[in-house]
Formats: sequence, C-alpha cells, structure tokens
Amino acid sequence: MAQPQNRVFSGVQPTGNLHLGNYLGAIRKFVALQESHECIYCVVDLHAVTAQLVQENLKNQTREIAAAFIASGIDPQKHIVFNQSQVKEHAELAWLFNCVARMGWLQRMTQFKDKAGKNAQNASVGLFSYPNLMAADILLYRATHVPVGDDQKQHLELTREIAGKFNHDFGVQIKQYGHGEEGYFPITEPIIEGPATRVMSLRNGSGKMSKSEPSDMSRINLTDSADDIAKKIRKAKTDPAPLPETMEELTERPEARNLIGIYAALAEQPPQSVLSEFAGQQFGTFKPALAELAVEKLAPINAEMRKLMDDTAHIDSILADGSDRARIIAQETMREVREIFGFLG
Ligand code: AQP
Repeated sequence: MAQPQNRVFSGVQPTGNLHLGNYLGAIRKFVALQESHECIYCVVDLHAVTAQLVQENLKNQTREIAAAFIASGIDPQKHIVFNQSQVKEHAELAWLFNCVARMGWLQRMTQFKDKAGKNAQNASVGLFSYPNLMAADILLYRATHVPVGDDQKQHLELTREIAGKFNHDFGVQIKQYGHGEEGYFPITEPIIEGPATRVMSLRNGSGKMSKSEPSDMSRINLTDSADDIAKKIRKAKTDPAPLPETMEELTERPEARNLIGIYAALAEQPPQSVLSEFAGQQFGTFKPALAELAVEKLAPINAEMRKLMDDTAHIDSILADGSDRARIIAQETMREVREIFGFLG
C-alpha cells in the first residue's frame, strides 16, 4: 500500500458529557482539516471501557459522539466516521504493539497516573496499555497527522516511538516486502495548536475541563441548554480584579486566563485582542458577553445533535458505512503487518 501523504486520524471516547474542551481542542479542528486532508474520525468505544468497565448506555453514548461530529460540520460521506469496535483490526494491531512498546515507556505516561490515582494496582490492564491501542488506531490507517488537545501530547510521542521501533526492528523484512528505506509506519505529526489546546475547568483554573469530573458545573456540555450555559458561566470561579490589558498580567490568574482563552477560541480572535476589548471591565460585564457568544456558537450544534439523535437508525447506518470503509484500509495494513512479522497464513 502506498504511504498516504495527508491522512488525518483522531478519536473521541464515548464516555458521556462531551464538553467545550473536546469541541475546541479537537472536534473543531477535525472540521477545519477536511478541506486539506483525507480524514478518518473515530468514536473510540474500545477506549471507553478502560477506566470504567460498565458504561451506562454505551450505544447511545457512541451515537452522541457521532452526532456531535456531524452536527459540528464533519461530512461522513466525503470522509470516514465510524466506531472503533466495528473494526477488529484495532484490537489485533494493539496486541502486536503490546509486544513492540516497552514497559518503561508506558510507565512514564502521566495520564495513567492521573486516571489510576492512588489505586494503580486496581486499575485495569487496559487503562495501562491504552496508549498502545491509541497508537494502533492511528497507525492502522498510517495517518500522517493527528489533531488532539494538549493532554494527548505524550501519547502521540509514544505512537511515534512505537512506529520508530517497529520500522527499525523490522527494517529488513519491511524492505523485503517492497516498502523501501523509509520504514512502514509514518512518524505521525500531532496537531496541537490554537488558543484552546487545554480548556480548564470552570471551577478550578488549574485542572482541565473533563468528562469525568463529578461536578457538572465544571464544564459546558455540548448538550447543555442556553440557560445552563449562561448559568455555568455566571457561576464560573473568577477573582475580584478587573480584566487587565495584557495576557502577561493574567499569569497568576488561571480562572480569568481560561475564560479569556475560551472567548478567544469561540470568537476566533487572538486572546490579546479580547483583552484589548474588555480591559478595565469587571467579570460582571465580561461573563454575560462570554455567555452570549457561547450560546451563539453552541446552540446550532446542540439543535442539530438533538435532531440527529432523534433518528438513531440513521446514525447507526452512517457508522456502519464508515466502519465498512475503514475496515478496507485496516485489513490491507494488517495483511502487510502480518507478513512483516512473519506469521504463517
Ligand atoms: N479540556 C480540554 N481542552 C482541550 N482539549 C481537550 N480534550 C479533552 N479535554 C480537553 C481533547 O478532546 C479529545 C477527545 O478526548 P477523549 O475523549 O480522548 O478524552 P480525554 O482526553 O481523556 O479527556 P476528557 O474528554 O475530558 O475525558 P476524561 O474525563 O476521561 O479525562 C482529545 O483530542 C483530547 O485531547
């Protein structure tokens, strides 16, 4: 198979509470890349069971992420939208990557430490080896670019390490099977840029906005009503000082910096120009302006998601069609990877 030049892969876990951080840090970038790249967007349901085994309604949570992709502007006809568990090759390549990756590499992963907390001995093996499955997701399609939020940076580095070790260790076989000098898997480039690579919690400016945070007031969900969005922004933690003139003056004010970053990302303006507009104003003035902007941008997505969720058969057929198209690429890769490993048959 020829190496694609401009292929994007990324995924979102169907673990409920899809939030503004997921939208600004990931999904909005997915939409923008459609113009210039061949895109494959995945609802990573095999990842969803790593941290919490029993999910309340995994089928509907899966549909909701697909609905969010489409409602945000991803075209499932021109590109591929599917769910991971329908393409078994993800699990197969992840197993082989369990044998490529080294224990020490995985032991460095900070997200495992954060998610497992003090009880690491009781975390699932799947949570520990999650980055190998993520590497398999990406490299199964030999994706050249992966748009993600800042929290996924370390996992992307691991993907690059796995590709590099595979290419190095199997160098002779790779050439023997006609893949030239450059190796079989690409050294994938992460796309982590823009003002919202790490949207923080509305209740704590030093913790990231997260699906698993127990307080719903900490995040804006894509399914929130206009009233809920306005209430959450009104109650967002801030400080009593007025907004300053420069971003440097926000260094020690993480909550204020976060709200300015959210405004900038939604308005598609540099954070400094937001400050130039609101410098000297109190949060009593800024928060209603932010709420109005957030509702203006999110309400159409919310309405479209609801419409799509009313016709689950339609979403299921989009995911089935996307899975069929993804599987063709995945099976081709696995046929070659099996040859490179030297498996019989
Ligand atoms: N707060 C965030 N700011 C910017 N980007 C973010 N992402 C997640 N949180 C933020 C990006 O969203 C994409 C999908 O994330 P995921 O489903 O893989 O879940 P996650 O990265 O583990 O973070 P979540 O969604 O908040 O879940 P939990 O509560 O499990 O940590 C990724 O590109 C991610 O970077």
